[in-house]
Amino acid sequence: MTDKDFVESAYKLAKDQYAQFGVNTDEVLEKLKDVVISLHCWQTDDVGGFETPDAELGGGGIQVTGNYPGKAGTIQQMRQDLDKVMSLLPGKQRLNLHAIYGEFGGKLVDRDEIDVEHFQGWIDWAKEKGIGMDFNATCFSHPKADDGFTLSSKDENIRKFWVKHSKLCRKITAEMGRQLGTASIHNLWIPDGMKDTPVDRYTHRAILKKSLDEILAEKYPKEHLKDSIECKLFGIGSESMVVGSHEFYMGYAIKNNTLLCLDNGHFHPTEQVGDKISSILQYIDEMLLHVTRGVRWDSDHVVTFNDEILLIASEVVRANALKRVNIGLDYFDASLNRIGAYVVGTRAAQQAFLFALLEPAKMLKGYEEKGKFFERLATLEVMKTRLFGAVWDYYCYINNVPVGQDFIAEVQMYEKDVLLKR
Ligand code: RNT
Ligand code: ZN
Repeated sequence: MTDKDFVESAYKLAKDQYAQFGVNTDEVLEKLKDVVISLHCWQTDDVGGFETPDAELGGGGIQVTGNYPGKAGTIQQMRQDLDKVMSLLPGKQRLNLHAIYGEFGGKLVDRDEIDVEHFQGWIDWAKEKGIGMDFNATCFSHPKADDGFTLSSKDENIRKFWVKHSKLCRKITAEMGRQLGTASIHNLWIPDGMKDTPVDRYTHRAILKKSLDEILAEKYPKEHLKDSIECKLFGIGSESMVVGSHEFYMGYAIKNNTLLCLDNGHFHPTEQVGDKISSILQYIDEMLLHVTRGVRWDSDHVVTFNDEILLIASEVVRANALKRVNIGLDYFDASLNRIGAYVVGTRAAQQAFLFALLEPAKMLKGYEEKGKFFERLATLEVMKTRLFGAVWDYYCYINNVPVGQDFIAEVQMYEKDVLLKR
């Protein structure tokens, strides 16, 4: 167990060390409180959902690998897992729900029939915890998505079905935002695309544009609902074309004043989402991030505290855009303890924002403006070895959550007492 005195004295040293760079760690920790991460419910059960008892992720170019025991099989288990996860995380979170996670009471409620009533239990749950919620249409894992097209389908029946689903999802999201008193984001991602070279990209994109116009036609108060759209480069089975590409959605978002979601697994591996933020924010009021870790492809590995996440967080902070950038997670790894994966990934994202907030911004900008590039580089390097861990530990400590490695034992205990008994 981590010793209280140790945490406090290490923090004191860290505080003095950062002060040498003009950074006040107490103020930074105050700011970090406002960095709210939206927890992606689908990490609890590998994107299965509760439409049918044995639902599994199907279609849509996303994949979960692994069969680690203990996955949530009911909404009660999911809530129990989320409670555990939140008890191990400092700061506040939100819950990001997919439409397949409704309370359908054992009946098959098709996607064009869902309504607020199926999510009222979740809204009440969030109300009780005092947290916000976000929501997503589920346009995959469904027979009507099997041929690879949903909102951009040339089959009018299929297209209409998904338009209806998406409209209902916006209605549900707006109601969540209304009841919870904090705007809920509805994020739309569709799998549409082709494995081999298409010859009619134009029409599919024109159809998608038309579908989005229909879906967004109904206006809701901004304090209840924020609309977001998510692009992708390629998926399994959609290697040659994804209809909803970056250019497509960026254009749509600018023209129609929606949020744009950037998932850092959805670009060429050498592209940096961190670099895109300052461009997008010139034209778009608000963004959503899907923080993930792609390994060679959009593999959705558990987020770690790596350079990619650091650049993303730093660019948000440097652009003074914490209020304009909403942070969600998007990974699902079924090969290790899912609760542990949740905690590691969320903590890594939080750490990235802490690291970014601890940057001596004034000093670095001064160097840059004077052309002192050695000094800029050297300072950035020195910051990597400051007593960052002591500040992070202290943040956990004042939030009454496990410090340092202590969450590992908690996860192990939960596995033994709860997960392995499922
Ligand atoms: C898929 C997208 C999308 C999904 C979730 C489950 O590539 O990233 O956001 O992962 O909606
Ligand atoms: Zn995503």
